Amino acid sequence: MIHKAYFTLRERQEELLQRRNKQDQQFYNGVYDRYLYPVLTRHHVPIHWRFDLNEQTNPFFMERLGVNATFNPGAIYLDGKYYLVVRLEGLDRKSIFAIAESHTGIDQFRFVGTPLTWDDTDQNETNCYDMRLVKHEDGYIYGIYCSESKDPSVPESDTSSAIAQAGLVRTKDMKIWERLPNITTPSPQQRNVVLHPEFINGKYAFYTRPQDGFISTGTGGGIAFGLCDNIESAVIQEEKVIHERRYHTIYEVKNGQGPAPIKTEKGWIHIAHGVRNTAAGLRYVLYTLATSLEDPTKVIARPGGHFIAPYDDERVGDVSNVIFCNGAVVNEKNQVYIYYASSDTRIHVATTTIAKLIDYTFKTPEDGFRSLDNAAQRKRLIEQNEQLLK
Ligand code: M1P
Repeated sequence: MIHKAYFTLRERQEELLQRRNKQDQQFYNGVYDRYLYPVLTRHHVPIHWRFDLNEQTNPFFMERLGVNATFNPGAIYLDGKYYLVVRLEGLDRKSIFAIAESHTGIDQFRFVGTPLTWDDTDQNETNCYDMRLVKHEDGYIYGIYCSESKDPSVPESDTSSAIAQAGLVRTKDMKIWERLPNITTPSPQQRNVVLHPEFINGKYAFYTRPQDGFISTGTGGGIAFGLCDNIESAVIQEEKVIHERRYHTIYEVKNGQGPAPIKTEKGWIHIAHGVRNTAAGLRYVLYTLATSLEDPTKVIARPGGHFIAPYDDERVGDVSNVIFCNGAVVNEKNQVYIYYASSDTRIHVATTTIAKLIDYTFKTPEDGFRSLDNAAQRKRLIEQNEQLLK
């Protein structure tokens, strides 16, 4: 017998799943729209993924496998549907991947199927998260994720040190996933590795983020680019930093490629995250840049400042003051849906268009990197406007 509490909870959850989202009318920057409700939270996770419904084995109807957070989703738009591969974090701190889908892209996302599994080819892999989904021109949909294991080189008493590597899976139907070997790079650790959707000089191309430590990038200088011949045994021999971190910027401490770059007539537009330190800890924001269609290692536009930063309630969560994005899609109307997570807790969408994204990325003034230069930049804007206002 199914416990009767299940039906009450399911009815309540159904209201949440059917709720329509609304644009936040209080917010305006001309660049993108924000929405009132997150598109996914832990409350969206099906009841039968968390509770044992059997009255006999669960007489008190206790949550047996609770969910702590849903965040950092990879995203893909296929046959008119918006899919998110969500980082679903259990109460046990393990992140697993689960698919949620929606017809609108801004609301009514539902988890479907069961959490993703594939051949267990790496016994040391302890945690998996932050998948970037890419439909490559070779015909496969690839997922690159952070594959985390305990650092074997530290004394046994150190139960925290970890190694991050780039795990790789692929699918054709979002149902059956094939695990390929981890991507090898010259760097001791890797996170935020992303596949470029097209071949470059006949090779697979990747964005990497070389890092010496698990948290600190150390000598790893920023977002890098590298090529490999064979994705079934991917070895990137050389990583070339294409967007370096820099003193007194929003990406001073570290940065990382977000989703795969979006192809536009003006160039590849990248959504990346930048990290700086504050008295309250690290602050993660998003920024954009563009690379050349002819040479994807060449940065051709660097709008100054952040693109999306923690806003109102988004500031607070398990890891506060964090906005992270590893999923964005473009539909047939050239609308861009940017899926971002706030404070490692829940998932939101911001919507814009290709035309606006190009305008923002190519026409926003660059950071002058010094206060007096930036003051002069703002003074010029004010003076031009004052002429118009006369
Ligand atoms: O906690 C904020 C983010 O920290 C990491 O990002 P990065 O590798 O750039 O430091 C990731 O663990 C990410 O999942 C997390 O959201």
